[in-house]
Amino acid sequence: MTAPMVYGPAYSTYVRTVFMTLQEKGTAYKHIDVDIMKGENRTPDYLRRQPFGKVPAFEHDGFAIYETGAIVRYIDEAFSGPALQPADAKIRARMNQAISVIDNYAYGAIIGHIVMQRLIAPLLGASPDETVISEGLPLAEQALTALQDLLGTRTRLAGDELTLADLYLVPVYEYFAMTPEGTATLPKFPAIREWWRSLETRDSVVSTRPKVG
Ligand SMILES: N[C@@H](CCC(=O)N[C@@H](CS)C(=O)NCC(=O)O)C(=O)O
Repeated sequence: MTAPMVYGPAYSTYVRTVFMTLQEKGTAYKHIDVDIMKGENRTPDYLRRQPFGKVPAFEHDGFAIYETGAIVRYIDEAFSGPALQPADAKIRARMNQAISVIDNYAYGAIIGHIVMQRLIAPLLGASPDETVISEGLPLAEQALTALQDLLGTRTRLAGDELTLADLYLVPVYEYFAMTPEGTATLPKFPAIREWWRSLETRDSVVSTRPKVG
């Protein structure tokens, strides 16, 4: 068996989720950088791996796959190490629900509207668009409310063990916490902050932390 290969930049939230999944399984991997800020995700070579030009893409033993949800479930099932998907059907459904909430609501609001404007635009020499940020804030709060409801009194999004859902939220949370909007908003979500405190020093979280700026 050869080491799996992850394509994408280490600063991407979805790439980080794949890195953390591999690390939680104890699987060594190779990272092939594809810098989306330099347009490297739009080359013909990369588009053959991921026709939508998104990161990450993944390959293992000649098996190439894209879409983070498919990649991380494959990793969990193909490699030994602790299971990252609950065996119980109801808890597993909760995990998948949390992942869908992050994919479809939290990512767009927090990363698409707020982080892209507040952190990434200045790195590219642009000014943040305050309208886009203020439109994103209520959507971010709505998504965080849903995720906090899923947490309840636990410190994991689905059941009591770490699952793929937690690994989806870590990168999104951490970028949001770097923005003034995150600093102002997150205290309204004490259960999510407790969830974060229980994870922030975990090896896979620390070793994949992006350097911004
Ligand atoms: N549905 C994709 C979404 C991946 C995604 O949105 N990745 C972002 C970076 S975190 C990206 O590739 N952005 C580059 C672009 O849209 O051009 C997945 O689950 O893998």
